[in-house]
Amino acid sequence: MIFFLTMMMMLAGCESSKKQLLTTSFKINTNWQFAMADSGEWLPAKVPGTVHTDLLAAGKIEDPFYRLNEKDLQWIDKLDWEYKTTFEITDQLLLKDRIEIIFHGLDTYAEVYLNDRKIFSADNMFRTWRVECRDILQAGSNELRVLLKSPINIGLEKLEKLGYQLDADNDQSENGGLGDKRVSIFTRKAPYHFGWDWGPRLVTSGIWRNIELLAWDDARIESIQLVQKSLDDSRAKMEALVEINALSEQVCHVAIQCKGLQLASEALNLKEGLHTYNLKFEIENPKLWWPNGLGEQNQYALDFLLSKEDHILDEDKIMTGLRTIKLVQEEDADGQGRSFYFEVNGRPVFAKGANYIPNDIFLPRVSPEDYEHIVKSAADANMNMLRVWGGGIYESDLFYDLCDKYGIMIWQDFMFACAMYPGDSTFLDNVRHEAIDNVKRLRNHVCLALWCGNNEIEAAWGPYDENRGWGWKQRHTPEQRNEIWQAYDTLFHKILPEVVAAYDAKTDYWHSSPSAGMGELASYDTRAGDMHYWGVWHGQHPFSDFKKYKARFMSEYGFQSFPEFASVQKYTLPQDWDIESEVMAAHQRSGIGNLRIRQYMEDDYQIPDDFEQVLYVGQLLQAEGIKSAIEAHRSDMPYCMGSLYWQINDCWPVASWSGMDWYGRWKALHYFVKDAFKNTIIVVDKADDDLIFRVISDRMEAQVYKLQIQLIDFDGKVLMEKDAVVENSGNQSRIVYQIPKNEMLALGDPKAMMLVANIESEEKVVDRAIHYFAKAKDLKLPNPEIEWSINSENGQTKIVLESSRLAKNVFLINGDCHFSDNYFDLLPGVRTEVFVETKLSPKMLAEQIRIMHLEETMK
Ligand code: BMA
Repeated sequence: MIFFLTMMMMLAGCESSKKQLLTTSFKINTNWQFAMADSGEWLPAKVPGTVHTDLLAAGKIEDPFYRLNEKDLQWIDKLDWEYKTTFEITDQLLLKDRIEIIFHGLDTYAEVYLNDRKIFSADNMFRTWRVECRDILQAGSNELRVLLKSPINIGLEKLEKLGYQLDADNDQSENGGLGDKRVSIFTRKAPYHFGWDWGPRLVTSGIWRNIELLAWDDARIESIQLVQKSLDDSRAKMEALVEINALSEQVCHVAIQCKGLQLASEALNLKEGLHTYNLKFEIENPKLWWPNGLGEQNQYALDFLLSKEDHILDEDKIMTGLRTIKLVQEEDADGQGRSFYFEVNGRPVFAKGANYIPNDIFLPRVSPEDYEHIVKSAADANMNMLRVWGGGIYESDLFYDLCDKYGIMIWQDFMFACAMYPGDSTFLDNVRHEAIDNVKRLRNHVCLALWCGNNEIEAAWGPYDENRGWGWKQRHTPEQRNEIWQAYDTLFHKILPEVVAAYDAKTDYWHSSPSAGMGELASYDTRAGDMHYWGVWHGQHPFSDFKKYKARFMSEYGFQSFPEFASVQKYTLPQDWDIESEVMAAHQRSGIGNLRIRQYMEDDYQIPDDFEQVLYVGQLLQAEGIKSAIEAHRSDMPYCMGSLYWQINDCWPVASWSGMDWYGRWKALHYFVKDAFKNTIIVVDKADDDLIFRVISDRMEAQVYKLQIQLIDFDGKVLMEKDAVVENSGNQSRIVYQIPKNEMLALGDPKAMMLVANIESEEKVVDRAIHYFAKAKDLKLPNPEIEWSINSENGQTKIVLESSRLAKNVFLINGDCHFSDNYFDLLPGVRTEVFVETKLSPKMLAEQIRIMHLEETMK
């Protein structure tokens, strides 16, 4: 067997090294210039890029994120812009059978000219545009010119033609100087560019993804779809559906290799044109891919080679993994509801994660490091799923590569959110192409768990009950209502599911988030489908209501906070350092935002006078609230099988629901989430007269834990101790212990004591929960004297902290460091180590670091 494998490897190795690859490609991303259309004033430009960032680089505008600058930049989207470059072509290249130019992303209405001949028009930011242009190219210098027309002006024309306004509540048309004319829905462009309740209105234009020139002979691989036919411990049976474009009937050869090992090798009689060829192959002793926390993220790098005689015509590389992911919706035994959970490799998995928005309003400047930071931060916080929300973009390939690598399953919305869309045939056809492009691009990613039609449109329209929805249908005449619903029905119940079924049948499709299923109600008391619960925040419900509103899968809920002071300083001046200042208000896009934060803060905390402390307490408020929600959802397992809070990231510096700010800094929330999403947690909860202790575990196996409970006062005096041996059978939420509250309340001052519960396994603390008996604002917190030192061991910097009295919510402050833990309660007498990622020496860090804790902020 070993001999056979070696031979195969050698064979495979020879094949690719000996032959020459005939397909050539290069990027046309350099030497670009841009100008306001017809101005003739050309300036250097970046491709991929946007008009706004090019204007910024040329010194023509101020930083759009600084103070109130956004307001002064609304003229940019009302104009047309031109881009041009020249590039060289050799005589030799012109000998190729085909030469195509591929635009991987044009934002958005574009007319493209090559050597003064128009080669195509584009009208969808999410599509890939590809044109054959050999006959127009010439040896030597060639000019490419792109005219980008104002999406606002074209939107206004389309609005006039339609004759009535389609609903689009998040479109900040007023900020754009358009009054109530909301034009975002007409253009297939990232909806959030037109403003959102956490985003600025900066409607970009630009060549936002790579331009590639591709030259080839005879035949090429257009796309590959991997299908996992069966999978057991000994082998995975696979099929590759290889779409090949052949210029004539011919005999070619296709091989599939993995790490030099030949998995398939077949001669094919290619027919002329675009056809799909089916190749079977097997992977022996398959190693499965698992979501983060449940196992390894094994992947296979497959190499597809299309060859003819002595040449390799084309080569395609795919990174993929072996697994099954299914969305399971089964009737409950009592017939009262339906499950909604993801089953991975046959095992029900509780989805832990967040909603994800684009990382910047100016997309091309999101760097590979930024992408790695966000996805790694999700994994570090023990998440296993992100929902790519429908008001943004179908993300870059790199983003999904990273999700594959870090074990983050992707719930992928199609890009439609909180609005009703046109239903004319041009629009629908455009969307069909967009969907095909993106489904084909993303379908082989092992992280892809679900395609979802849209964000909140079904809930907003309320199609199945006259009294449901956000009042949109009532704004229209019966004819308009009918027309709008027809468009919805065609888009989300026909076109998109058809595309998914045709191009990625292995992945489930869910038509809208939230929904209880078609024909039923999308409502807050859902017993089926997924749910967005906004009672807390929008509905002003108390945080404790996170326990009341039960869902099968909670795909949105959230609470806002401000970025930390180090971040706020970057976009403000000292005179802005007041929550109500004009600048802080402009960086808060939810109308009720600051008021809501204040209302909830008053309930739980003493509101500090100091601005920096308000930001800090605001972050604690958010973190505690969302942590309580996660604990409630996980406690409800297996009834509830998912908890994705709104939102992990930001697209500019702003007060928002995010757990990380635009600068990439973790808010208190992200640290709290890291704890709350651990595989095994202990949750202390109030229930009538008792405190109940629950062990929740996502582990596969049963596990016995030692539970240790201590009631201690803030000076560290132990008032009560209990321990017990408890068990969790794996993938389970289970009450393991309870204590009458009165028993504890009799032992000390409820405002000056806390209960600490640890679960241990194999002598290691698996999790620790701290329960207080009064609201933070009422606690009699002592003034702690925190002793701390910084040292470095094996290149690893750490801070060691200790205090004889409780120091609540210790915040280590240094904007340029990342801490392994922060905002934590330093328990009396418990030595605590925090690791620091920093470029600073221990000495410099010691000089620069500041420490804040809750007691300091109280009167
Ligand atoms: C949800 C999201 C977003 C919005 C958020 C906060 O509805 O889908 O549209 O930003 O709530 O309001």
